Amino acid sequence: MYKFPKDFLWGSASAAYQIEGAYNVDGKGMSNWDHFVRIPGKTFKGTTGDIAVDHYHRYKEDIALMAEMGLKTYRFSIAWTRIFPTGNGEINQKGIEFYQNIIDECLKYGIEPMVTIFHWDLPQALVDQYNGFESEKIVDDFVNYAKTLFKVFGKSVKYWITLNEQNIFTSLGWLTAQHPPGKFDDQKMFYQVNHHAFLAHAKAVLAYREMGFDGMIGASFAYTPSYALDCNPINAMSKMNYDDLKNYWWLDVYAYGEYPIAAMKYLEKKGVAPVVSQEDKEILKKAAKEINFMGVNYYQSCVCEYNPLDGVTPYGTMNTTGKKGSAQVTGVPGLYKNPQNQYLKTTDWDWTIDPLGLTYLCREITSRYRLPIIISENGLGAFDKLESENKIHDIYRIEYIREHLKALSQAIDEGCEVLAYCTWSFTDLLSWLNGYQKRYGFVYVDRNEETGSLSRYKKDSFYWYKEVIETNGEKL
Ligand code: GCO
Repeated sequence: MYKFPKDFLWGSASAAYQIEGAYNVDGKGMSNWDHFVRIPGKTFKGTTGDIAVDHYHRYKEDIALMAEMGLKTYRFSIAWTRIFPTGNGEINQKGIEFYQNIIDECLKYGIEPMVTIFHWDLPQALVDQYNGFESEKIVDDFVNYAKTLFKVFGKSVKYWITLNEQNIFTSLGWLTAQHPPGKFDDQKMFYQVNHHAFLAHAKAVLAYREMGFDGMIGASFAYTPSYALDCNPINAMSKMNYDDLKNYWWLDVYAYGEYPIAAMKYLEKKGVAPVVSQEDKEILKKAAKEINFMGVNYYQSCVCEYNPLDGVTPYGTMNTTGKKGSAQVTGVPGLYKNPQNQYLKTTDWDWTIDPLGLTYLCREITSRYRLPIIISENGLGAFDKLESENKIHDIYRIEYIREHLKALSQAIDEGCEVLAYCTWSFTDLLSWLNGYQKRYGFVYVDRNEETGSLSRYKKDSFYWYKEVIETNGEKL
């Protein structure tokens, strides 16, 4: 028997650009992603989110399916460009209407809306004007946008996520060139961009409180917990280096309002540390006291091993094809490298499958930060097959989620306060770097180019998760 709290929020998640489509409808402005996908060679087979899974027009059908499943919460993001087509200025009422409809539709079925304010689709106008997050100007525009959402939706939405995976959109945007703005190894800018993002998050959190709201607010971080390769102290040090630079750099700022000391020293020596004013420090600290949870997107863990100065570099090949074994070992020379974990299996995209890693990270957050946890994403990207009678037998996904839920219930049993668990994702959707072939949903979306039907079909995992929710996780 597995135990979950009585009012546990069983959920599922999505992001605007990955599901909505309707990229130029009802006054929506162009986002950095609308631009990026049009640059030849940037995305897998040139896929775009122009249509995505057309949630914009099918949201009623999708939310009815969520209700049928019994979801307690639905995490979705708002496209900034629907609210402010050019990032600021006049509000686009059609955009407000669309999200009001989504929220109302959720509430009608008793589904708690959980809103992500920024899930990577930035108004292109702000990129054209001042390079988006590269300029501190982003902070005011982001806060203005966030305050507008609080003002309009603040009464009906109780759960807010400021930024989704700040570590990922900045790494892929300024280090590996895989996301917009497509810059490679611009470390100085990477840390400055992150600092601006932290300030945007922090000031939005403070604004939420100043406006008198007492709901739940925090950020969602893509957390890859780490293990030392073995008890060789040099590998244990590598793990510490990794955590400081790749995990605590974000988690500590959200939770404490302070950057990790050793990592800051290291970046200062390299001449790439961000410029942080005294006022910034105070804002970050003040906001850290106001967050209500740590949002975690969990997909995999990693191993840390000593990496000599002439060792592997951070920018090896990533597997974006689904051909197992095509990813390379990467790391930071002198600090750490991340070899495969020999005890664990991987997905087709070489992501390590590690349910116990979820228990591990919950324990770590609990003891390091004493914060409640929202698992804002967890799930399996796979090649699903539509069988006869429109059935999809995704037993591998059931297995994956089941094992992770067992691990989560262990964390709860060991004293962690976990408020919600959202699978990634509810329907199939656009995987930013892998097109539509990497599927995550409980609901299959037929994107057959000839029929173009976009029909929805429930996978086996749909029925399974429905039962999990019905029994509040007792039956996994
Ligand atoms: C993918 C990724 C994404 C992310 C999500 C991050 O394959 O593109 O898994 O879907 O998980 O957008 O928040």
